[in-house]
Amino acid sequence: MPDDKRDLLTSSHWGTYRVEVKGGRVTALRGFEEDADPSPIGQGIVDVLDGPTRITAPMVRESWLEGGPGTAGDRRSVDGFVAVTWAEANRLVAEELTRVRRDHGNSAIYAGSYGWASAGRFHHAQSQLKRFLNCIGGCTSSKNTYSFAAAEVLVPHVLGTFRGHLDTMTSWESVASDCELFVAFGGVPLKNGQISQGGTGAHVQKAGLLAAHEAGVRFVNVSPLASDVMEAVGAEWLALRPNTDVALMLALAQVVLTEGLEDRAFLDRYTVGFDRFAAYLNGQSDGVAKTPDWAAAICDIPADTIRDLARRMAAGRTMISTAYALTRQDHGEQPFWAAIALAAMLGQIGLPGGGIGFGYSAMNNNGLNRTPINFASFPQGQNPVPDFIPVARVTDLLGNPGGRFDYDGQSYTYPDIRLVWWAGGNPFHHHQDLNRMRRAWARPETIIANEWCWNALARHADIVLPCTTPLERSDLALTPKDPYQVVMDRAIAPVGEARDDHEILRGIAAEMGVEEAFTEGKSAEEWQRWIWDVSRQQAAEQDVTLPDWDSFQREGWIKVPPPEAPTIMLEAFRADPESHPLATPSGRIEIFSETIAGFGYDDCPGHPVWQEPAEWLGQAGPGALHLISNQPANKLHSQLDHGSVSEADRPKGVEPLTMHPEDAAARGLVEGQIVRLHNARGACRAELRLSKAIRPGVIQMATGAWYNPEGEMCRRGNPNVLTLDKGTSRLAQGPIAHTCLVWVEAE
Ligand SMILES: Nc1nc2c(c(=O)[nH]1)N[C@H]1C(S)=C(S)[C@@H](COP(=O)(O)OP(=O)(O)OC[C@H]3O[C@@H](n4cnc5c(=O)[nH]c(N)nc54)[C@H](O)[C@@H]3O)O[C@H]1N2
Ligand SMILES: Nc1nc2c(c(=O)[nH]1)N[C@H]1C(S)=C(S)[C@@H](COP(=O)(O)OP(=O)(O)OC[C@H]3O[C@@H](n4cnc5c(=O)[nH]c(N)nc54)[C@H](O)[C@@H]3O)O[C@H]1N2
Ligand SMILES: [Mo]
Repeated sequence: MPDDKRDLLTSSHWGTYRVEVKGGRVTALRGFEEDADPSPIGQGIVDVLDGPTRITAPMVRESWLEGGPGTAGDRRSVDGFVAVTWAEANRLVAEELTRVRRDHGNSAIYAGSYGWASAGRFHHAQSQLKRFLNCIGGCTSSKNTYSFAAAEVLVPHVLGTFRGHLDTMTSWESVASDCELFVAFGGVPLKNGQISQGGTGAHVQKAGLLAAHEAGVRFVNVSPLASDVMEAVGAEWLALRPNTDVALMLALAQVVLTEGLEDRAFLDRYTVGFDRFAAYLNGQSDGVAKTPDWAAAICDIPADTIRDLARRMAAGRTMISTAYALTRQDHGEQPFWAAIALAAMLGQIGLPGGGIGFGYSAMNNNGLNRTPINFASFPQGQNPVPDFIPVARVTDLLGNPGGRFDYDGQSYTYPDIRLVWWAGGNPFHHHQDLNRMRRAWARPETIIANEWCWNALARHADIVLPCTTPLERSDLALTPKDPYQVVMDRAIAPVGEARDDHEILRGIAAEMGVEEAFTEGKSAEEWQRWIWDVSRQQAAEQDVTLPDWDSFQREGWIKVPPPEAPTIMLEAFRADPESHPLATPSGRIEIFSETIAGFGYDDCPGHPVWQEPAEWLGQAGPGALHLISNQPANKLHSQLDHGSVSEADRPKGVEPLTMHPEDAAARGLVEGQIVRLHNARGACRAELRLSKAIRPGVIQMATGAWYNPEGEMCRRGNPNVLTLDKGTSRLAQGPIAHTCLVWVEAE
C-alpha cells in the first residue's frame, strides 16, 4: 500500500492523475503535477466506475445456460443474462474449454483479443489471457494492429523495421532547431497526442508543435480537416480529396525529378530501385506521367500549388509526416511507401529536423525525446497453435472457416472457430462493417468476454466475466514509450464481485489443474516486484539506475532522464550505411522491393503506385459524401464513451457529425438536426454540426460511440456500421475504415 503521506496515483493511456477518494468512492482525478497539459479524458471514469453500466457479477446468457454451447447464435443481441457465482462461472468456462479442445483442437479457440485494454504492466488483459491459454495448449491468434497494419507489414520491406523507426522518430527538439518546412499528411492532430499506450506521464505534443512554430517552422496541413493542425501555428491548408495522398506525393516526386532537384548522391548511396520508380513517375513504364496536372484531377489540389510545394520541399530542410490514418484506407501501404520514396529523393533522411516521421502527434510518444528502457513484462509463454489471422480479417475468420487468404507473400487457411474469448478489446468498436460482423459473430458456439462495463462486446457475449479497472488494483505503469514510470495505486476495493483479469484466470486455471503453471506460485504483488526487479537489472545494463521497489512505492513515480541530444531517425544509417545497414535484403532503403514484386500481388506491386480506392469521391454516385471516422477527441476509442466527458459533447445522446454548410444546404439540413447516415452496409444516427473547416463533400464523425443496434441501424452513432470490411491489399490485409462513402438525410 502507498505511504500515508503520499497522494494516490494512477496512470492511463491518456495520462497520470492524482486520485481523490472519499467514503470508499473515487470522487475526482486531478492532473499529475508534472503534466503541463493534462487530458480531460481521465475524469470521465468517475461517475461510471460504480454506476448502472458496471458489470458487478459473472453473467451467463439465458439461452446458453439452458441450451448449452451453440444455442445462443443470433440470440446474442436479444436474450437476457443470468447472474451466477464465480464458482459456477469457472466451472462453465473450464468445461467448455475442455469440450472445444477435445472435439476440435486448440485452433478452434480464437483469442486474438485485439485491443487497448488499460495501462499497467502486470494487469494487461491480453498478456494475462494469452499466458493462461498457452498453459492449456494455445489458440488461434492475430497479427498486427488496427492502427497501422499496412505500415507494419510494408515498411519492414522498405526500411528494415517499422516499429523500430517509429520508436526513434526525430524528436520535436530537432524539428524546432533544424526543420524549415513541415509537410503533414493527415496533420498533427493534438487530439490524438493525448494518448500513449501503456501510460502517459506528461503531454508534450502541443508544446513541441508550438516550439517548432515559434522557431519559424512553416506547417502545411494536407488533410480534408483544417482542425488537424492547431490554428495557432497558421498552417497552410491543402484540403485534398480523402485517400488521394499518393497521387499528390507522386506528383511532388515527379516535379522534383523533372526539375533535377533530387539528391542523386543520397539515392545512389542509400537506396535501391529508384530507376524503376522514376520510370513510373515519368510515365515510361505505364504511359502516364505523374505530373501535377495528372494529380490535380485526382486529389483536387491545383497543379501550381503542387509544383510550388515540391520546389519548396526541395529548397530547404523538410520533414514529411504521415498520419497513421493514411494506412487505414484502401491500399494503405502506398502512402507510407510513396512518402518514404519522396523523402529519399529529397535526401534528408537521417539529418536533423528533416526526412520522414510516421505520424507526429498520433500518440504522445511520437517525437518525444526519451531513453527507451527495456522493461520486463509479464511472460506470456509460447503459443503452440500456428494458426493466425491478420487482425482485421476477423469477420472472414468467423464466417468463412476453411477459406483462404493471402498475407505478406504466403497463403493461409482460416481455421474453424468454435469459441471466441475477448479480454481488453472491443471488436464492436474496432471492426468495420459491424452488421456483417454481427452475422459472423452468430457462428461460434461460445463467446466469452472479460469486461468491466456493459458495452456492446459484453452484451454480445455468452459468458461475461466482470473485471476490475486500474483504480481497483495495484500495478505499475512501465513503458519504454514514456519517461515517467508510475505506481498505480489501488484506490478503492473492487466494485461488486469484479475480479482482476489475473484472478479470474487463476480461478479457471485452478479448475483446469494448471494453476501452478499459470502463476508459478507467485501472487500478483510478487509478480509486480519481479517485473520491477528484472526491469531494474535491464535498465542498469543501459546505465540507468532505477530505485528499489520500496523507494519506488514510497515516491510514487520516477522519470528516466532523456538522452542529451535530440533523437534523429536513421541517423546512424546515414552516418555510416555500411556499418549500420537496414534490415532489408539490400541493406538500403528499398524504393523498389524485389521481395514484394516477387509476391505478384496486383494490389501491391514492387514500388509505390497510385491505385483507386474501393470507394472515393473520384468515383461516387450522386449525393455521396466521404466519411472520415477519425479518433475521438474526448475519449480513447470506445473506452469511457459512457462517461461524463464523452456524454457532455453529445447533449442529444447521438454522436456529432461535422459537415460543410454547402453540403448541408444542398440537402436542406440545419445545425443541430438529427440526421441519418446510410449506405448499402448499414445506417446510423448523428447530430449535425456545420463547419467551413472541412472540405466540401467530406463529413467527419469520430469513431467510439457504443454500438446500439436497431436492426441494421445504430441509434447512438457508431460509424463502423457504415465502413468497409476489406483488406488494404493482399500484402498486409489491414483495415480500411477511412475509405467509406455514405449518404446523409434528415431522420
Ligand atoms: N471507424 C474506425 N474504426 C476504428 C478506428 C478508426 O479510426 N475509425 N481506429 C482503429 C484503431 S487505430 C484501433 S487501435 C482500434 C481500437 O479498438 P479497441 O482497442 O478494441 O478499442 P477500445 O475501446 O480501447 O477497447 C478496449 C476494451 O478493453 C476494455 N478494458 C479496459 N481495461 C480493461 C481491463 O483491465 N481488463 C479487461 N478485460 N478489459 C479492459 C474496455 O472496456 C474496452 O471495451 O479501433 C479501430 N477502429
Ligand atoms: N483522443 C484520442 N487519441 C488517440 C486515439 C483515440 O481514440 N482518442 N487513438 C489512438 C490510436 S489507437 C491511434 S492508432 C492513433 C491514430 O492516429 P491517426 O490514425 O493519425 O488518427 P485519425 O484521427 O484517424 O486520423 C488523423 C487525421 O487524418 C485525417 N485523414 C483521414 N483520412 C485522410 C486521408 O485520406 N488523407 C489525409 N491527408 N488525411 C486524412 C483525418 O482528418 C484525421 O483527423 O491515435 C491515437 N490517439
Ligand atoms: Mo490504433
